[in-house]
This record gives sequence, structure tokens and C-alpha cells, in this order.
Amino acid sequence: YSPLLTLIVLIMISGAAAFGQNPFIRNQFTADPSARVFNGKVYVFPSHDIPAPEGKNLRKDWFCMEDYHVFSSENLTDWTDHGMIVSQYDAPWIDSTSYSMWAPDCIERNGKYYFYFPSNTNEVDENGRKGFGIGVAVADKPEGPYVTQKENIKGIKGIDPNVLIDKDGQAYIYWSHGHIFVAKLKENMLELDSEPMIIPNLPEKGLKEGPWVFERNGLYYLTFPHVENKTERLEYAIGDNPMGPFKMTGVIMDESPTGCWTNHHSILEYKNQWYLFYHHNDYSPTFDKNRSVRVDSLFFNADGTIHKVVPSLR
Ligand code: FUB
Repeated sequence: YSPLLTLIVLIMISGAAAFGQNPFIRNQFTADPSARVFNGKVYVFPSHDIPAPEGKNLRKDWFCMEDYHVFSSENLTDWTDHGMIVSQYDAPWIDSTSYSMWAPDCIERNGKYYFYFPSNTNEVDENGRKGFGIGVAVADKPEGPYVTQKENIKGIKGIDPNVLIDKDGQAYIYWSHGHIFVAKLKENMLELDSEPMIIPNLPEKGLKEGPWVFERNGLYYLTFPHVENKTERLEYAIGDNPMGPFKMTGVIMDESPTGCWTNHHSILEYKNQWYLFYHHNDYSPTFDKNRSVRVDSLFFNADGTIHKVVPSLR
């Protein structure tokens, strides 16, 4: 028995300890981490949970999000907070009393960075309710400054945008609204280029949010949280086209053992290793709407299926 052997065993058991400690953002609550590799660095675009401010007529027991920050790292251990990039006061379509800047995504095309985010809109639907729309902010660098488009994307009602640019250059946007939807995006990345389509062959119930699509070795992975019991479980389906059909394939991460209702993730490859970014309420154990982002290594089997990820810290 030697201290070195003990250290090696600890690193093997903990997984994330090899490159840092979870949660990895510690200066604020963060959730829904969309991670991207831009210019050799990992950028994480999370939601930014805050406790509901007094005097705003907000529910104390619900999500409360006013803005977004972006973070970057070259080693997944030391993270830089580049500050606030977009807020609910940036565009007239956003209901700035709603504090509903939910899960975002960002993607690069032709040297421009397109940041997609949902929020309650000022439009009232036939039931007198303010639904969710998806907006876009554009920058020349991943850390901004971002210019928010004055209007949300026409044709989308829903939350949790995710964008894939396929190898042939066609961009697709995915989002959630009772089901998972997909549509093509125009070259300008600001408008739909096809009618929204519900992705078929997925679970009938419990698909509320958080699609994330990526391609590996010619397979397209549609990954998403799915709730059947108490909390969300991360699952995936595989297809050979960005618009499907997809076949339900397995579970990426089991339900939270400690009761954080949501889980929301992204998956990326960085320096020849795949990673799962996700969240838990580590710094707010009694209130699961104040969350913190985590990262763990992710591995594939030879047939392309995914090893289940066991969270490295509970
Ligand atoms: O963060 C607010 C919402 O909770 C997200 O949009 C969902 O995916 C869930 O994490």
C-alpha cells in the first residue's frame, strides 16, 4: 500500500477529479450547461439561476433567471467568467418581468457566434398566457459583445434551443414544447427554413425539455432528459439523419438520487476525450431551482452506444 497508489485509485474512482472538481463554476448558480469548443477552448453557456428578487411578484419556489454569463477553460479546471452577455432587458419581445431566461445554446458559423435562448414573450396566446419564444444574439467572439436581435425566431414556440450544423453545412434547430421539435435554419441562422416537425418514435410522455444533438462517426445522437418517476433521467436515441428517424437506445445518466428535479446536459469531444456536462443542486441542497454545473468523462462502446455516466459527486 502506498500513498501514490491510493491517489491513483481515488482519481480512477472519482473520474472528474482527473481534471477538476464538481461543481466547476463556483461564483454563482449555473444550470443547463451548453458546452462548445471554439478556438481550442471549451466555452460553457449555462443558464444563470438566482434567488427570486423581492418586490417583483415572482414565485419563490420557481426558476428565476435574468441573464446569461459565458465561461471558458483550456483544461476544464480553471474557468474564466467572461461576464454577462445577454439579459432579459435586451429585446422588446422578451417579457422582462418574467425572469425566464432558460436553457441556451451557442454555435459558430462563418466567424460569427449565434447565441440562442428562450424566454417568456410579451405576446399573449389564445388562453391569455405568455408563451415561450426563442431569440438570437450575435457576436464576433464567443465571449461577446453580443447584439440581441429585436425579434424572436418566427415559427418557434418553446424552450431549450439546440443547434447542429451538419457536415454539408445545413443547420438544424431543436427545441422542446411538449415534444421535441426540429426545423432547418436558413444560412443566416436567424430564420426557419422548414416547418417545425415533431420528432417521432420518442417517449410519449415526460419529454419536457433539453434536447442536445451531436454527430459521431456518421451517427446522430438525439439526447434529452426524460421524466418517468420523480426526477429527470438523461436518455438517448440514435439515427442516421439530423431529422431522424431516431431509435431509442439507452440511458446516459440515471435519475438523481438526491432529488434535483431537472437534469440538463450537453456532450462534446475535447482533446480526444468526450465529456458530459450536466447540473445538480450541489450548492443549494434544499432548493433544486438553484443549480450548479458539473462535468464528467463520457465513453462509447465499439458499436456507438454510450456507457452510463455515474455522477462523480453527489
Ligand atoms: O433552467 C430552466 C429549465 O430547467 C431549463 O430550460 C430546463 O431544461 C430545465 O433545466
